[in-house]
Amino acid sequence: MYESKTVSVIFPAYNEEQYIRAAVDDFFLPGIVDEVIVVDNNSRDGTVAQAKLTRARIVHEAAQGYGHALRRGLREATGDIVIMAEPDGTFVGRDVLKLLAYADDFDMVCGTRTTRELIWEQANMGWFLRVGNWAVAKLLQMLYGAPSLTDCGCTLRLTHRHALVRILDDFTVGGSHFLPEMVIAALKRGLRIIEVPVNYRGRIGDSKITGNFSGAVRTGTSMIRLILERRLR
Ligand SMILES: Nc1nc2c(ncn2[C@@H]2O[C@H](COP(=O)(O)OP(=O)(O)O)[C@@H](O)[C@H]2O)c(=O)[nH]1
Ligand SMILES: [Mg+2]
Repeated sequence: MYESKTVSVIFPAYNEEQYIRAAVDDFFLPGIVDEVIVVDNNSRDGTVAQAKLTRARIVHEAAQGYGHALRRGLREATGDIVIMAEPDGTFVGRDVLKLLAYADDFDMVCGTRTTRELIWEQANMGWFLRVGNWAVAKLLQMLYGAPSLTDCGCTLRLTHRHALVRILDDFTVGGSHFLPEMVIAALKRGLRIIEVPVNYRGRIGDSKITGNFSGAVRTGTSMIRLILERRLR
């Protein structure tokens, strides 16, 4: 509970057997987090078996994709405050407190992985990803008159349930470019958004989206197309 509001954490999980258990433990902050949901997205490894050893609730999402998994988690979560994260070791459980610190004043609090001191040496955040995430975020900011945005690809994000119910039905993206769609939906509904700096560490297990150059370019291109198309509509 945070200020008498219940808090849910959701993890989209596709073949994350190596870290899922530790991630659930790390994010189940005593006295703060009430529920952790693992959305298994057709994992073929031991993700589900490992998740069963934790206190997390496990739901299975058959439609493959980062967006599908997150959208399912957002619908399943019961908390007044819903936090999205990744179970791959890149995010730090206690950073939930940084998001919560702004939850009184904003409907959505997005992590940004742009503060040099918080990007760990092993993190997959070379110049290309750094500049790319920033540039796409700025495009979104300019075209939609948004508040300052600096990172379009940070999964760590808090949304109030009352805000979430207003945008859930607007979501259409099932792939890895879901995050900007969520921000656009929130802006169109007049929700208040802020970014706060969070830690970004090295990944445990294989990256399936931005781990290689072509994956990063593909995701970035899909994000840009989505941002332009929605603006022209
Ligand atoms: N790429 C991908 N990720 C998925 C899928 N379903 C769930 N996920 C989860 O989405 C998160 C992001 O993927 P990840 O491989 O970490 O990409 P990266 O953060 O760009 O390195 C991870 O927690 C995955 O387990 C899927 O179908 N595809
Ligand atoms: Mg990741």
